[in-house]
Order: sequence, then structure tokens, then C-alpha cells
Amino acid sequence: MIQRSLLLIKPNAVRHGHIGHIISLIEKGGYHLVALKLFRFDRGLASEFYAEHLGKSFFDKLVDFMMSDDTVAIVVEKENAIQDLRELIGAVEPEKRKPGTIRFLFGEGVTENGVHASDSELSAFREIGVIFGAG
Ligand code: FUP
Repeated sequence: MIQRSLLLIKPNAVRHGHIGHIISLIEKGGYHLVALKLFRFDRGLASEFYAEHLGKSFFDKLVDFMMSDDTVAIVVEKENAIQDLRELIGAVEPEKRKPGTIRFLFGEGVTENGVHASDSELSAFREIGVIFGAG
């Protein structure tokens, strides 16, 4: 099934100049780029994006990190995009990241993990609306 997913290139990866390398990995993976923008999260938008984590111990740190520099948001499309992109980015836990995954290459910790990818079709729909919906 053709699916859309949302990829975020997070502030630590933008700060260290990895936008081009990450987009290159996405293109080589056969993803079609549907929409792309560079922007800075404010507290309201970051809190809405990570609403499911509200109240958790790491929430404030996560939101502060997401506001710390620019982010690149990309809507990608291909067959089985949700699962394939999750595999391409790798695990959130640093010790579980497989060599070659984007988080293995560009993640610097649990929070500063370089990228985000939607974990389901429902999440992708919601997240694309949060980031691109206001147009
Ligand atoms: P993922 O869906 O792979 O981004 O991972 P999670 O939904 O588990 O985590 C969401 C975000 O919270 C990730 F960007 C990492 C961050 N996080 C922390 O900063 N600290 C934690 O202890 C767990 C997650």
C-alpha cells in the first residue's frame, strides 16, 4: 500500500549540517518527497506535536530541545513508507540503533536523536496536519 509518513530532521542534525546527507539517504531509499519546509518550533507547536508525552518526566527537556534550532519537516510517500522509514531511522534507544540507520549516524542521545518518523498511518495523518495543516 502506498503510504505517507512525516520525517523531521531535528535541531541537533540541522545544527551540525546533516540536512543534505539525511535527504540523500531518503532519496536513495526510494521515497518520493511530497512537501518540505524549514521552520522553528515554538513551545505551543512542539507541545502539540508531542502531546502524547505530556506529563512524562522528559517532556520539558524534549520540548526545549525541539525549540533549540530549526527543524526540517518532509512528507514522504512510497509503498510501505511508515514501517520502512521507521527501520531506516532506527531505534530511539541509543544501544539498539543498528549501524547504517539515521539515528546511529546522527543521533547524539535519546532526546537529541537526529530525526523523527511517524509510527502509524494515524500518527502520520495527525502529524502532517500539525506541521503543514496551517499552511
Ligand atoms: P520515537 O517514536 O521513535 O520518536 O520514540 P518515542 O515515541 O519513544 O519518543 C518520542 C520522543 O521522546 C523521542 F524524540 C525521544 C524523546 N524521549 C526522550 O527525550 N526521553 C525519553 O526517556 C524517551 C523519549
